[in-house]
Amino acid sequence: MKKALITGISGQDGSYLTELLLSEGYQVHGMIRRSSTFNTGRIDHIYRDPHNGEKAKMRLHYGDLASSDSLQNVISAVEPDEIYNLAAQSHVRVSFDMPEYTGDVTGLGTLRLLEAIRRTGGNVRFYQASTSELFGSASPPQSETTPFEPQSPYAVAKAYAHWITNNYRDGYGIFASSGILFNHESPRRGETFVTRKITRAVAAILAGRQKHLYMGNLDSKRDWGYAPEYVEVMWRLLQHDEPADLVIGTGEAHTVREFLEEAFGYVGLDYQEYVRIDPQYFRPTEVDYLLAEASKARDLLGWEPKIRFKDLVRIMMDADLELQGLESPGEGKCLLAERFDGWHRWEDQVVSMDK
Ligand code: NAP
Ligand code: F7E
Repeated sequence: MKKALITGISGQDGSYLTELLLSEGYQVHGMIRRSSTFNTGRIDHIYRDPHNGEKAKMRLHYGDLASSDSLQNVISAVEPDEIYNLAAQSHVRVSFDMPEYTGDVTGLGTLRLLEAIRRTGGNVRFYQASTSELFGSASPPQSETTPFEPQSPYAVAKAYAHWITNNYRDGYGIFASSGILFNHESPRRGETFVTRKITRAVAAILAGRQKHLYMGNLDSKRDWGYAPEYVEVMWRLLQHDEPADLVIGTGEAHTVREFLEEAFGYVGLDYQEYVRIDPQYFRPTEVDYLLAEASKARDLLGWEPKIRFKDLVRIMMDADLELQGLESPGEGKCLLAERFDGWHRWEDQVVSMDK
């Protein structure tokens, strides 16, 4: 049985990747931070098989990308076959408020992990969560050959992480691959990223619990995809014969304004009546236009995204409406989304972990 270690298991991508790896028969180990309140809301449903109550093949370990010894300890204890480095201070706006911390965790944290792998000397495959933010102000569309022009402390930290991953691959022969992922969203998306902020607000407005939605720059364009499809690429990238760096996106970009129109329009509302602009949500430097040219992923892994913009908005809207106790105005559950519910099939093949 293969063992995977996921840093950032409690995040959006970590939770979907855990479900996928369990469905593929892996034993999954995740690193979580100690916090004063529970921070495992996205993975709590995975602890036990709902059918027989048995423990899932998932185990959590305390650790932090800021602490080398914790990384060394977790890797020595788990002896993973694959490591997915998804942990990061991942919010671009927050990185301007906490540039040093972001550099330490998102940038140097990756170095600490690679050093722990090098010292442990195991034959492990390593995935680094790189990002379209690396391209920053580079003209769209962006591919693996587009030069990096990072525009935030977050993006600069990720640039360091990306290059140090390449350096450890070249210098020490570590099987290390980076997925350069464009924005990907889901009902599990953090509440302060723009898509989720919008879908939550629309549902709350409809439920009469919120009056206005305060936003920043509505003109930036993003290539938004569906997170469950993107974690599948992470896994497939590590199953490939050779390590590689790969751009992942849909090849379709929309403005934040278009997302607002689509989300409010879905429930029959006009966004202009509810949205207010608040300067606090603008960034000192903005990334105007991200659009993926992901043909290498198609050629190398046969990967094609299936969920497109309107379906994505619908999936997220339906989930947030349900959280508010409201009915979806659509025609039932999006058929494409049902495909990913299949991942819960791991629940049918759960085996108790013996440690
Ligand atoms: P997310 O929801 O913000 O999750 C981040 C994870 O990192 C959480 O589990 C968080 O733990 C953990 N973390 C934060 N600081 C840490 C630290 N010092 N030590 C250990 N763990 C720490 O992010 P995501 O959307 O799932 O994204 C996953 C990765 O892909 C991130 O590296 C992100 O930068 C990158 N990425 C994301 C996108 C996207 O559109 N989602 C696109 C490209 C790249 P807590 O739960 O305790 O906070
Ligand atoms: O902003 C604009 C904002 O915070 C998208 C992270 O996962 O994807 C994400 O970074 C756009 C920006 O994501 C608000 O100015 C307007 O232009 O949802 P976001 P991001 O900055 O693109 C990349 C690929 C990552 O790697 C990151 O980890 O929306 N915007 N008004 C706003 N954004 C936010 N958050 N809140 C607003 O009120």
